[in-house]
Amino acid sequence: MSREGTGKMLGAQVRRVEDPRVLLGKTQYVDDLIFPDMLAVAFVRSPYAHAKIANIDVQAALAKPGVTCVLTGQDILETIKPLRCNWHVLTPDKVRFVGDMVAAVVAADRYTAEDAADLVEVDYEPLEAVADMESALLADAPLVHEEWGDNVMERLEAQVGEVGRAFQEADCIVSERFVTGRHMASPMETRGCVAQFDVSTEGLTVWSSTQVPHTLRASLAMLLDLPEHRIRVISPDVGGGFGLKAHPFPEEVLVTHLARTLRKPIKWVEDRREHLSASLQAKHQIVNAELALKSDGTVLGLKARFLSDAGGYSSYPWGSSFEPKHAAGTITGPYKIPAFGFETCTVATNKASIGVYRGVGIPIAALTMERLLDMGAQKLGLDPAEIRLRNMIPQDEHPYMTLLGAEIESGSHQASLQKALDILGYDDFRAEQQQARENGRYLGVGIGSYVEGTAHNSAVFDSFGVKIGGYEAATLRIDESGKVTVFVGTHSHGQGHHTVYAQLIADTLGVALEDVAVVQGDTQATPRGWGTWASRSAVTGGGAVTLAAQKLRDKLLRIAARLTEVPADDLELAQGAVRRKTDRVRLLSIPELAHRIIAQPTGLPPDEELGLDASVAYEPPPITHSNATHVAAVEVDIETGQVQLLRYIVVEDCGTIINPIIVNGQIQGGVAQGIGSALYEHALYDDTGQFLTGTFMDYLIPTAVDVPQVEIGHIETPSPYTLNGIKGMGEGGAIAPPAAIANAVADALSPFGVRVNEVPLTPERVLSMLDRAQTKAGAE
Ligand code: MCN
Ligand code: SMO
Repeated sequence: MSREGTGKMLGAQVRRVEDPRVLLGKTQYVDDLIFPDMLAVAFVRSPYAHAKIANIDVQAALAKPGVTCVLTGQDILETIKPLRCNWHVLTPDKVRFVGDMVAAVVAADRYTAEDAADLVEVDYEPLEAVADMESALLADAPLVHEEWGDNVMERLEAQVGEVGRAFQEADCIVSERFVTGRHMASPMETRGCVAQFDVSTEGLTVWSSTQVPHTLRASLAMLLDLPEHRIRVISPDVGGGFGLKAHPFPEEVLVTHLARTLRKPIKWVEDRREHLSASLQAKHQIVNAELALKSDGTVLGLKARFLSDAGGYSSYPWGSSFEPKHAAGTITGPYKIPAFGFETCTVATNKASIGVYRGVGIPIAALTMERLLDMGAQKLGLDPAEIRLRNMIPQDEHPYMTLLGAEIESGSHQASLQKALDILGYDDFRAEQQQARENGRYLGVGIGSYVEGTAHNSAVFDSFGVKIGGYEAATLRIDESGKVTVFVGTHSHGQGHHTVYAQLIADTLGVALEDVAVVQGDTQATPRGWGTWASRSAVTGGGAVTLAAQKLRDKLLRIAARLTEVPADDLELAQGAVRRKTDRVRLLSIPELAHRIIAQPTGLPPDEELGLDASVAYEPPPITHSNATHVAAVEVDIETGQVQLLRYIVVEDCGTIINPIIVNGQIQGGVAQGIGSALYEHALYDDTGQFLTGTFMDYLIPTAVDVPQVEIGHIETPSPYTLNGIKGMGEGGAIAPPAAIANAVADALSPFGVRVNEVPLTPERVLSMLDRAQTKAGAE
């Protein structure tokens, strides 16, 4: 099981210890919680994209047997603070998207609550809606928030390096307008929470399907004006989050408020239609970008304008402008770019709001950069691989300071690209492509490389203007039977943290994997942590866990030295015992030693603290960068517009790998979502802001048959700054598929001169791209 028989768990092919529970259904999700007297809530949501609320009549709903109460925005205006200015938990005066919450209905069960919600009579005065991000910028556009005077949520502009000169001196300039789809998180488990009031302590327990239990607790305390210690948030088993559940939600605030006022347990579990229409959406941007190149393919400069469709409100705590800002901040990727000018503009529209989603901004950044490079290569007659190799940061130029001031500490950009092409058999594929073309079949290959900034530290969030900590803390406890429990503030909702944290502890303390328990997702039990997102848990949570284990290891060895009269430096912990290093003789088992320290604390070193608990907080280095290259091989059917994935290759470098099985699983899952962005997923609205994709029949996510087995290669370039050289990678899989697949489709259709600049590349869109190319060719 361990790597090369060394006994080390770091890097070993350890099967996930959480899998048997999950596969056998021995799990507990929010919806599995059932309490006596529990009431259900259903929300009245707006059918209009934009309307004034003239009146709400709740009498008929209240009269229905089984209904406990109905709340409207006006009822709670004074008691519950808004999540952000203007984003009330129930909108008091006007609705800003289809699904905006107008009232909450509490009843004995969900059926009654839903039926009663239909009886709430809302008198809407429809307003003209704005559903398109470019129209939202026009002078006469309807205003989503009148008091702003326009629809601009945030604008940012910056220039680094001599952008003007780069474009003057360029031999070749390529430019394009790129558009991405409006993506949904679509976790298997939708959002949901249960809140319970405890009469004896006047405290509240909130079970929520959240990635951020501590942040949710702090938000509930702030918005409901409660002392934080009276709220306990428990995040039980969570069936996926993908960034969506890193946000505290108005529904959670309302459910907690209702439990407090009604003194009864209250449950809300989102249905799929609510999820698709009224949770947060993601990624919808238009990028106008230009790349200046020398004739040998060297990039001289880049200009990009990012326009992001934020929907009705700015989400909390990241803010909806985080998406375009992160795209701008990451677009240079693995390339040396001497001049960069950008503008970001985030606009409000009458749609559901934008939140963070796996990869936040980087997928569109990579799509833009990688398409422009291919366009440049084509114009200059260079091979797409060659133009990349010429511009990538060479291995010996790390640490490399990017234009925007991030230090890419180490990486393997060229090597990853080369290895991915080797796995494909690049030259053979080109020959096959040529032959296929002669037979009227259109094959293409596309590359997408990127750098993923992970595990940002507190100073970085401060510089982003977000009040979020980047550190993590772990408490490690050895009990008197010698078993280990670790309490962490991160939250595994599919990532397998139990396994990897246990691996790190097993290596440090010399205990078996099965002797380590991991406790997470309970604010009452775990140290204040920031949850799981931004691919931060391996580096940050893993760092805190390792430091806490090292602290206890040193203590065990000091005490063992006293008891055995062998110097601590000559002792080690391995295979469940204290051993003499020289001859590996077992002197004391860990259970014996633990029992001695806890239950018989006499004769120990006098200055040693009692007990076997250690708490350590760890602040990681600013940003840890992993890198990868994706290569997609496709066939496009020019009659139907269907894109078929023939091969999908990922070569990634996340520094030292803790668990290759988990890393491969993360890549496979991420790529599936990225394929969704590239080919299928788009939350669609009509011109009036009416929502059109409220079911999985309309909003297509890739199924098992659409996702090939990803061929994965690894390179391990350790970070010089993190513990064990680990870098994060959890989002990576989802980042490059739009870039690699769009490039592959453009390559396949290159005989037609097709402009490939929008995703998802649905059959309909591919056909119209072909049509446009043919019309243009005909006109010329
Ligand atoms: N890992 C490793 N060696 C490394 C790096 C990571 O073995 N060098 C392991 C980690 O220990 C962890 C996993 O790989 O078990 C992912 O690690 P990391 O990159 O630290 O990311 P996080 O654990 O913090 O997870 C967050 C990341 C994000 S931001 C999204 S979005 C996402 C993702 O994880 N959402 C997911 N993967 C998901 N997987 C599932 N099943 N469900 C989600 O909602
Ligand atoms: S979008 Mo991931 O939870 O950072």
